[in-house]
This record gives sequence, structure tokens and C-alpha cells, in this order.
Amino acid sequence: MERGLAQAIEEFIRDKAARSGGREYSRPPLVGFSDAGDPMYDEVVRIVGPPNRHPREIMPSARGIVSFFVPFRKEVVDSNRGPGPVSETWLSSYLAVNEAINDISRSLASLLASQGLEASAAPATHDFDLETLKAGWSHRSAALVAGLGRFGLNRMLITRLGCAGRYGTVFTSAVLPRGSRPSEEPCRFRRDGGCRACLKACPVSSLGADGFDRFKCHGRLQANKELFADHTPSGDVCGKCVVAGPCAYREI
Ligand code: B12
Repeated sequence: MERGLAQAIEEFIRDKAARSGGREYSRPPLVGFSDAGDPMYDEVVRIVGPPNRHPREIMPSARGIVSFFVPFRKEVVDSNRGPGPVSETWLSSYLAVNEAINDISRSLASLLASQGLEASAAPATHDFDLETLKAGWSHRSAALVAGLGRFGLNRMLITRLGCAGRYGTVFTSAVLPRGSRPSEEPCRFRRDGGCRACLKACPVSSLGADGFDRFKCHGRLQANKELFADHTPSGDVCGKCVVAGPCAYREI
């Protein structure tokens, strides 16, 4: 029963993504599930700190949490490599894939609700507090709990398809089967110290081996927004740390 629902959810997400406006920029999504009662969620709330909330504070009846990752195509990754300004393709993929994630999440939540389950969708982004630059919900922490990947030096969650891409989350009252967590370390720096491509690529040196200055990074994103002032809608993007290393893009 659980397995059947999990499979139906995965097919729904992949099908919806294949028909979305984001398909021009992305590859088929990875889908994973976690349990709202997983003790790792207590750890996430502790590590991220306020305003981050436990899934059951967001939806008290939450049991199964659906996480999905929409990986970018190689052309999108390549377009943003190198020391120049952020590419227009990176901006367009950000806008189109955010819209696709919001559409997929809302329609999945409606589908589950039509089957008598409780469900609710988290927004793709821009749900963060400007004082702390943290959101009430962390998509990539949920994807970590679901076993979709592991964190790299660039702070991205690196999946088996790379880290260049975007995440979505849907909370449900259904019980869903959690997949196994990867044991392989996907970040070369964490493996043997042999790669620092993301640190070198950050135009404002916001990334360090033992920390990240999210305010410096945010400043750069705001400056980049000005760069695209005549692009409607615009967006605060950079992604140089995402595309720099071998962890950006992988094929299975
Ligand atoms: C606020 C925010 C920002 C802020 C702060 C970013 C930050 N790193 O804290 C600013 C505006 C600077 C920013 C910048 C960017 N962002 Co942003 N941002 C968000 C947002 C809205 C909330 C993230 C948040 O609350 N951060 C607070 C930190 C502390 O939490 P966290 O980063 O989510 O997760 C941390 C913990 O889980 C912890 N952790 C590490 N190890 C472990 C181990 C265990 C066991 C546990 C429990 C936890 C844990 O470290 C994680 C990484 O910092 C999310 C969307 C969302 N709601 O999730 C997108 C999001 C994180 N951003 C994203 C992206 C792509 C970017 C940019 C590349 C910009 C761009 N699109 O071009 C840069 C990259 C900066 C970077 N290197 O992290 C993507 C990341 C996708 C990915 N592949 O991982 C997200 C998930 C949006 C999405 N829908 O996909 N962002």
C-alpha cells in the first residue's frame, strides 16, 4: 500500500516535471521520502536554529514527507562556469524551475487531499527571514533525511545526479517508505581534501572550509539582481559555487 502510493507520487512528480516550463532546463527529478518522526528532524531544528521549524510544527498531522530534486541540464551548468558574471541561462533556469517546483508541489498536495489525505506544499524559495537569512523550512535538510544526498563544502546537498538543481517538499499524513542514505562521500574536499573549486569560485569569498557568510552571499545576489534589472521577472542568483566543481553535474 505504502509502496504503491510512493510509486504513484514519484511518477506524478516526474510526469509533471516533464510537462513543466522548467523541462527546457532540467532532467528528470529524484524523489525521496522521510518520516516526520525521524530524530534527524530534531537535529535539523537544533543545527539550523530559529526560525527553522520541525515538520510537525508546520503540519501537525505530518507523517510522510516527500522531497524532490530537479537537476539542471549540463548546458545550464556549463553556461555559468568561469569567473564572468552569472549567466542569463542560470537566471532563466532558476525562474522556470522554481515555478515548476511550486506547481508540482501544489498539485501533488491537491491530489493527495482528493484521496482523503492531509497534505501541504512548501514554497520553492523566498520564504526566508531577512534578519537571519534562514527559512522556516529547509528543503535540503529534508532531502538529507530522505537520503537524497550529502552536504558538500559548497553547502549544497550533492545527489547522485550532482548538486546543480533545485529542491521541493510536500508534507503528507500518509506513511511513506524512507530510502537508504548514501554511504559514499560525494564531496572531494570531504573525501581527501583534493578539491576547493567552490571556495575559489565564490566572487565574494563568502565560503570557507569551516564556515559560510550568508550575508556576504546575499549581498552578491542582490547586486546580480541589479544586473538583470530589465529582465522581468528578475531573480537573485549567482551559483558560481554550485557549478565550479565535479560535484555539480553527474549522470547515473
Ligand atoms: C535563505 C536561503 C538562502 C540564503 C542563505 C543560504 C544558506 N546557505 O544558508 C542566501 C540568500 C544567501 C542563499 C543563497 C543561495 N541559494 Co538559497 N535558499 C535559501 C532558502 C530560502 C532557505 C535556506 C535556509 O534556511 N538556510 C539556513 C541554513 C542554515 O540551512 P540550510 O542551508 O537549508 O541547511 C543546512 C543544515 O541542514 C546544515 N547541515 C549540514 N550538515 C548537516 C548534517 C545534519 C545531520 C543536519 C541535520 C544538518 C546539517 O547545513 C546545511 C547547509 O548550510 C532555501 C529554500 C528552502 N526553504 O530550503 C534556498 C536554497 C538553499 N538556495 C538554493 C540555492 C541554489 C542558492 C544559491 C546557489 C543562489 C542561486 N540560486 O543562484 C546560493 C548558494 C549559497 C550557498 N552556498 O549555500 C537552493 C539549494 C539547492 C541545492 N542544490 O542544495 C535552495 C534549497 C532552494 C531550492 N528550492 O532548491 N539562499
